[in-house]
Amino acid sequence: MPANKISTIASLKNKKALKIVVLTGAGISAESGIKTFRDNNGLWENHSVEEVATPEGFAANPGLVYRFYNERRQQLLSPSIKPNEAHNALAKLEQGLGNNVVVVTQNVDNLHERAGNKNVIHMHGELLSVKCPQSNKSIYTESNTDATMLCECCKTPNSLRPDIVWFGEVPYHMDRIEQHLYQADIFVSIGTSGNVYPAAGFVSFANSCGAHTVELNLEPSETESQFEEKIHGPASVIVPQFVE
Ligand code: BJW
Repeated sequence: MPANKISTIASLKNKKALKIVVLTGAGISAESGIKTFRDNNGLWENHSVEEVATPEGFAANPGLVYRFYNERRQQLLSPSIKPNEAHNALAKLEQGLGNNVVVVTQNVDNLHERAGNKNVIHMHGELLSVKCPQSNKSIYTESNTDATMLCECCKTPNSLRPDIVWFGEVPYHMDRIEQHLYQADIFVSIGTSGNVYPAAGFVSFANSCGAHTVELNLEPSETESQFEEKIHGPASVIVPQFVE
């Protein structure tokens, strides 16, 4: 393996069929002003995970869960929240390599799309979307939501829920993600703690499929030892260095 890891991707980029799968987590959006999950003693804005990010929590106190997501949706829409240099670098990478770059994000924000990435898979859902539990359709919204909202798609008085994959639920697009990982030449994981499955298992799958695996994170993650290369530092610095 070359000593200068940063030049590795640059040289591989010249290969015609290079396929790069990028997994992102909360760390890539931290410098845009969106808090990560586990930097706060397991509390999200003073709410426990069980209260706000499980189907049981939603059933027990839907009002709290709607409020929690309404606040986060409004935060995402505020003018101060913008893509940072790490998002921009990934957008540039896709501009250069087209569909050979896919971003699989655990994040529910839209900062990859706002930076310019088109090939983005949201495996944990999206803040700017609600879901009809009956038809499973996702509906874009920038508005606050609550239990009185009627479902437009199936025209029944069915309360729409946040379009978020909570603990105990199956993440979205797993078949597509597995296909991409199977074909990957390089798997890059950015800004994720490696605490939450199935995403935490992607490095092991990518390794077994023969991909070159790289971790870019502020600090060593839980799965750090499984990566062939690791570069630690703030995403806004190390991601542009790595991909450009
Ligand atoms: C920086 C930085 C900077 C900071 N620059 N870096 C026991 C064993 C194994 C699994 C399980 C188990 N018990 C239960 C499970 C399953 C469970 C799970 O994994 N639990 C663990 C806690 C153990 N998983 C599930 O339930 C999932 N579903 C599932 O497994 O279904 C079964 C199935 C799967 C596949 C096929 C068929 C069936 C669903 C998981 C849903 C996760 N949802 C959440 C909540 C979304 C709600 C919301 O946003 O409101 O998604 S949890 C939360 O964690 C969120 C995130 O996407 C996810 C990952 O967090 P992430 O992104 O890694 O953030 P952090 O905060 O943890 O880390 C940030 C990192 O950035 C840190 O390392 C920092 O150092 C770094 N950083 N600043 C670079 N500037």
